[in-house]
Amino acid sequence: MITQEQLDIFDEKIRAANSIFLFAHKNPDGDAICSVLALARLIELNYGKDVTCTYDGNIPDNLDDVPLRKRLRFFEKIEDDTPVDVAIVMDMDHRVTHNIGGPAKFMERAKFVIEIDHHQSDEKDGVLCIDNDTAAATAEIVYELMKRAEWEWDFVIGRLLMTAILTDTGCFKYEKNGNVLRIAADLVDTGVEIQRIIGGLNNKPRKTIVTEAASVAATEFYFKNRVALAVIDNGQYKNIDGRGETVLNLLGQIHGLEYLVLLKEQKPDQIGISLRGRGRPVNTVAIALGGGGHEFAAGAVVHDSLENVKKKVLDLLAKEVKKKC
Ligand SMILES: [Mn+2]
Repeated sequence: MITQEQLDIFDEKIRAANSIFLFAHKNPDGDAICSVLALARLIELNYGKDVTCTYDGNIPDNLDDVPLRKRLRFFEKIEDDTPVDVAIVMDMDHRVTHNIGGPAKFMERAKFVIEIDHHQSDEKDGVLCIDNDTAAATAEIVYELMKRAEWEWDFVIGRLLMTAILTDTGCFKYEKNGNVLRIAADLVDTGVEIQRIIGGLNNKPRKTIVTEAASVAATEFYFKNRVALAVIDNGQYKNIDGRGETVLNLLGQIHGLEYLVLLKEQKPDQIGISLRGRGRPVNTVAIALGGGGHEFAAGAVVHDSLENVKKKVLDLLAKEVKKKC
């Protein structure tokens, strides 16, 4: 729940600012990007202020067509001495991504930092933190902010919020409570079309799907087929959009399977791990690997060789499969 005090501070700081920067974690996903763009437009509509939206890393190709996508500027394209009155950092996901990347310099220079996030974390970037770890997406907090502040909003903002929600809930599979569904219902009532947005997101390059399908075909199964482990090696990593969601979606359809693991060799000795549980929690495994996430969808990044990480994950899962649920 956003307090009146938080609203007042937000309002005062934005009103007084001449230069506002918005960004999310490095290699931003749909929730990160669309929450940034939605809040940018809300500030422009309601305060008449121009804001700068920036990022570091890569943006998944399937987000090429989201509204206002061209507003996002790679951090190196922004002049180094640009003053920053307020920096708003969103969807930080500290435990998994660990870094902001290039835009960190804007945060360090900012006179005031606002954080808006739905990840559980003890690390804080903001002086004003509008956080809610029961929200399924950062967009859910942006929606609450705009409603509580009684801001004017439009169809473009509705589409951005829905895109963010669909991304982080895996199309309504990973909600934490009913709130995100009530928000979605409100957005649909104002004309936002879920099917059209999903159609837009199902828009990957051929090489991505071919790479993901090959990873599925080479999947290894362990513990009497209760665990599936798929790998995307460093040579193939550039072909996917960073998530490899199709691999997890396909493997998740196998009868009797309880745990899904996708290891992505982002660099030699840097392995991104995606974990999914089918009725079995995986966040404890992610935390043991230095990451975190949600009960049935979690992840980590481990700096070690692919072989060592694979062994670590299987050792942890060996204990999990023995547990009674
Ligand atoms: Mn998110």
